[in-house]
Amino acid sequence: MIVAVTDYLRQDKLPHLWCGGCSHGVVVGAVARVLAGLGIPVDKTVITTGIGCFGKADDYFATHALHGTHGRALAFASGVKAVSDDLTVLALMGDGDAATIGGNHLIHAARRNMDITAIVSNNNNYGMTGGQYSATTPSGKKTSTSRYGNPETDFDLCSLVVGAGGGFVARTTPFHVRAMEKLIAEAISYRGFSFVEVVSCCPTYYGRYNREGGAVAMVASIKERAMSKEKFNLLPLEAKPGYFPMGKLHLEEKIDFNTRYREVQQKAQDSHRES
Ligand SMILES: Cc1ncc(C[n+]2csc(CCOP(=O)(O)OP(=O)(O)O)c2C)c(N)n1
Ligand SMILES: [Mg+2]
Repeated sequence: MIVAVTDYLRQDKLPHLWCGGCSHGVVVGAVARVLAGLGIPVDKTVITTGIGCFGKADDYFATHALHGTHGRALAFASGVKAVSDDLTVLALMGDGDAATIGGNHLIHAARRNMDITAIVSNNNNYGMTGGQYSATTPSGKKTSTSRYGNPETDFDLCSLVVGAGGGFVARTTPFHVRAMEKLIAEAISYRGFSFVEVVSCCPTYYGRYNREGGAVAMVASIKERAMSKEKFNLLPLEAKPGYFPMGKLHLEEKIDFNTRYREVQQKAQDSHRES
C-alpha cells in the first residue's frame, strides 16, 4: 500500500496556528514525511503530546493521537506502548513539556528503555504562556520571567537523556531539514527509547526579548552555532557556550522494556505451572 504524506495530515486543520517563523511546523512536516517514507500505517501510529504550542502538534496528524496533560506526553506514550507493542509511538514535546514539568517522565522513559520516539522542539521557553524561562533557557537570557537574565543553568537535553540511559540520541535544527528527516527515520526504526532534539526558535517571545532579530536571523544563528560532534569536541571550553554538536550523538543497542517485560511474564507463568 502506498501512503502519501498528506495521508498523515489532517487537511481540515490546516493552516496551523503557529506564529510566522516558529519552527514547530517544520518538525511536523518532517515527521509526516518520515512516516510516509517508512510506510508506517496511519492507523498503527500513535502521537502523544502534552500542553504548549508544540503540544498542539497532534491536532494536525491523521494518526491516532493522545493529547494529554502538560509534561505527561511520555507517561501516556509509555502506557500505550506497554500494552500495544505493534504500534509506532511518538511523543512530540516542547522543552517545557519534556524537560521542565515533564523532566521526571523523560528520564524514566529513557531509563526503562521504552520503545518510543521522543521528539522535542526546543525553543528555549514556554511559548504558549508568554515566553517564561524553562529548563533549557540558557543562563543570562531574557524571558518574561527573567527580565534581567536567567539566573538558572540550562539542561543539555541530549546529555541528560544519554545519562538517563537513552540508546539513540540525536540533535538537529530547523535549517537542516533533510538531516532532521534522516535522524527521525533512524530514531523511529530504532528498537528502544530514541530521542531527537530540534534546536528551534521562538521569534515571538524568546527572540524578541533577546533582540535576536526575527526568525530568519534566528535560524541563521542556529545554523552558525551547530556543528559536528568531532568539531565541537575540539573547541576550547571557553568557546563552547552557545555552540552545540548536532547529528547522531549516541547509539547503543539495549533490550527494550517490552521485551524484558515479556521475559519476566514468561518466567512468572513457568514458575506458576511448575508449582
Ligand atoms: C500542570 C500545568 N502547569 C502549567 C500549565 C501552563 N502551561 C501551558 S503550556 C506551558 C508551557 C509550554 O512550553 P513548552 O512545552 O516549551 O511548549 P511551547 O509552547 O514552547 O511550544 C505551560 C507552563 C499547564 N497547562 N498545566
Ligand atoms: Mg518551548
